[in-house]
Amino acid sequence: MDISVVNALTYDDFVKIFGNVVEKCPLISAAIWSHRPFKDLADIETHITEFIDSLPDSGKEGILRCHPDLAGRDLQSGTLTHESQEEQSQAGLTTLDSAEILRMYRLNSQYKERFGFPFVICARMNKKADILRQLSDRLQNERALEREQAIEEVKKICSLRLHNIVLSDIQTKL
Ligand code: 2AL
Repeated sequence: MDISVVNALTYDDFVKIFGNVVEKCPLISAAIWSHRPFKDLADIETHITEFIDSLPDSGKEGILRCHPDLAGRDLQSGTLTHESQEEQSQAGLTTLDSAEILRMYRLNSQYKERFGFPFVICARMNKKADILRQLSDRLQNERALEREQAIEEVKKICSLRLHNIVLSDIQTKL
């Protein structure tokens, strides 16, 4: 996909295609639309990163709260977004046994109790054992550090989703 194709998209089509590069946060795509024309994919990513970084802590936590739990209720009930379903599946979270599901559920609950937002990690870059280990480790963090770490994971997820869109045929998404 050429960047000129992206720059030629209508606002509605742009948000339709890029609206979920940050999970359930189409506002971010709507906001960066103001920066068209984009130089390249990296330019889009930079604008998204700058937008996220410019948010107050409450906005960053809002972004985190838009993420589904890993191996949580949405996965069990089939209500994940298409992107999240693929990511959780690649990390091996769709084939957990009942003991692993319970462990994940307990750690996710402790984490949310402590921080007030869900644990977020780039599932595509981690396998289930790493996810469980990092969930357990990051539970020990201070809130401010943890918020920043989680937001860095959101940026990684976003970057991979952007690349996926560019690799795929944009026409099939319209
Ligand atoms: C997710 C998700 O939906 N995809 C991903 O990579 N991580 N969720 C999460 N809570 O970390």
